[in-house]
Formats: sequence, structure tokens, C-alpha cells
Amino acid sequence: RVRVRGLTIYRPVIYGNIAVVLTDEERQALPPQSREHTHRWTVAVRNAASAPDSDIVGGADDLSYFLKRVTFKLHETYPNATRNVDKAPFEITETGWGEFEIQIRMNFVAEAGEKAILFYHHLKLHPWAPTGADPTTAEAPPLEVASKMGPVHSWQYDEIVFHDPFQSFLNILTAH
Ligand code: SLL
Repeated sequence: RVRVRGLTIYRPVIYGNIAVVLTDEERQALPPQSREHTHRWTVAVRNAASAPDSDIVGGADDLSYFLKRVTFKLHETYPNATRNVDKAPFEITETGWGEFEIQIRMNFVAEAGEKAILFYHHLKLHPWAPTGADPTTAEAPPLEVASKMGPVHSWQYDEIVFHDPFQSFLNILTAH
């Protein structure tokens, strides 16, 4: 296995979440143990070249040519809080009532010979809206107001950097 010394190659990704307020009908349809849930959210890792809310899978938007597994570690209040996703789309959709920190572990294909890398994302459910007359103060509005404001997005951009990549891995990266 030959490394290409002195070479650095990176792949841009975005990770984060979208969240919507559940309608009354959706809340009623939840199982009894989830009746307190107020939101549906999706946490995802995407190719930075595609729009955060796009559902495109495959082609240039599919990261599975270099990602083998993405592990999302949810809050311990969730059953099976550690969720593995082994193919695109690398995302988890859940319902819930609270914001928390999600651990996102990215594991690379074997050819990479790279250790997993870890990102943290603060799950965002609540929008911010000005309170009263003073436009410099804001707080999370009540649910019925938030539901009219549309989906909440929170995304971060990052670059996964590979130094001295194996020649075989470099071939895989550059073929996409
Ligand atoms: C908070 N520190 O108090 C946070 C914890 C936990 C969120 C938020 C669902 C759990 C379930 C859920 O939304 N947990 O019923 O499975 O705001």
C-alpha cells in the first residue's frame, strides 16, 4: 500500500438538522410513550455540494464512496441511542421535545486506512423571534407561533482533510 506523500485532498461536507413542529394530528398518532413529543427532526451528513434539504441520493451527492458508516449518538432518553447508518442517505429522523448535543462519528471505507472522525452538532428545534418592541432581544416563540415560521435549519460546513492518502484511496476520491 503506497502513500502519496506530500499530497492533501479534502472533501466538503455539511452536517446538521432540520426540524418541524408536529401538527395536532401527528402528535395524536404517536405511540403513548412519545405523546410529549413536539417536533420531528432529521440529523444528517451531506455532500456540501448539494442543498441541505435535498433528498438526492446517488451520483455526486452520495458520500458512500468514502464513508463506510456514520454513527449518530442521540440523547440517552432515546431508545437505542447509538444509531448506525451504513449507506446514503446518512441521516436519522426522530421525534422529540428537547434540544441536545448529537455526536456524529464518520467512519471511512477500508481503502482509506483512516481513523474515524468525530463531529458534534447541537440539535436545534426552536427558531428565534423578536420579543416586543426591542428588535435586539429575541427568544424562542411559543409552539403555535413557531409552527407558522416553517422548518428550522441548523447546518455546519466542514472539510474532511486527508494527508498523504493511500494511492488506492486517492483513486477512489478522484474518480468521484
Ligand atoms: C433538555 N438537556 O432538557 C435536554 C435533554 C432530551 C430530548 C433533551 C425525546 C426522548 C424520548 C427527547 O426529545 N429527548 O421520549 O425518547 O432539553
